[in-house]
Amino acid sequence: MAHRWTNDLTHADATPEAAFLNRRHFMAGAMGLGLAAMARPVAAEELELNSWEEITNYNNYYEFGTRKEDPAKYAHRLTTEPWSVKIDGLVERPGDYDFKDILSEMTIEERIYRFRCVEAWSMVVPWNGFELADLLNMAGVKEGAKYVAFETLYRPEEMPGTQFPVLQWPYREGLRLDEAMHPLTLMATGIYGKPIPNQNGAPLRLVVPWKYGFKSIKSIVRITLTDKEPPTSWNMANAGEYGFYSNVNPNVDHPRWSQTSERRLGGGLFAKRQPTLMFNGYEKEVAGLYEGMDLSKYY
Ligand SMILES: Nc1nc2c(c(=O)[nH]1)N[C@H]1C(S)=C(S)[C@@H](COP(=O)(O)O)O[C@H]1N2
Ligand SMILES: [Mo]
Repeated sequence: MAHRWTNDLTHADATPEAAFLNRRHFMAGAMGLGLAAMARPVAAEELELNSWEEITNYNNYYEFGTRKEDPAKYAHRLTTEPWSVKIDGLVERPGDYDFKDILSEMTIEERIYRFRCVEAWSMVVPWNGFELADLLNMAGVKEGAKYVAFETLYRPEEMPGTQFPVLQWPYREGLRLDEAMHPLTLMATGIYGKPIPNQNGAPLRLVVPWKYGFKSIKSIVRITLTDKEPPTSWNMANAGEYGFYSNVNPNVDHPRWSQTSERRLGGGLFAKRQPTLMFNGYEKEVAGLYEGMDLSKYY
């Protein structure tokens, strides 16, 4: 990747949460500038980080149950070592890549992103990770590849939620290749400078900050480059409610609720809801990917 985000913190800084929080205003500013490397003037924005407690105790990870508290309760059963990721399909160097070998090749950065669930709650998370583009380039994307398909581990003996047919397991997600190669698209390996907890998708999960949270698939074991739009778990479960694109869009309501506003975690039950932003606030960076597309049709 020629392009690198300017960023104050790296994994080497790995700070305790308190020290990290002291720097949050600077960080929020740095991320607000976002594409500063491209010299684009963007007003710095105050982003209040959610706490480690909030981020790791209110989760969606249906392989461990459908209640928000289930993943924190049961995900410790997940064995994340050893871990390998199969990269196959339209790539020059297909294979089973050991997670440790992947890490040794990647540059870990800090990225503070808004995270918006389709259920209309949201949070701000300081992720650590590397750009998905770097991983795909390591495997070598072949001409003709147009999409990237992802799969979560399916291991029923460690995943009590998989006995219920809420979704078709393994959990599956997908991106268009240009979305996957976008510099905002992150493979997260940490939060607050610590290894990512199991309930948040250890050891390696996708983060696509301009899309609804369910696109950000956890505990990835397979990445396949294809020429066809891949099937995705939520779309298979209910195509009328969950499309392939699932870009955060306050102008396109979910069939059963409004998407115009959201509840920020940590604000308390009666906190004022805040407006949901187009592409979750990343419009400048990603709107170009969807030029000419009817976003109410490609929801
Ligand atoms: N494998 C898998 N990945 C998943 C999910 C899941 O149930 N299984 N839930 C998704 C949904 S709906 C959301 S909102 C986010 C939640 O991420 P978090 O628990 O880290 O906040 O994970 C996404 N990734
Ligand atoms: Mo979600």
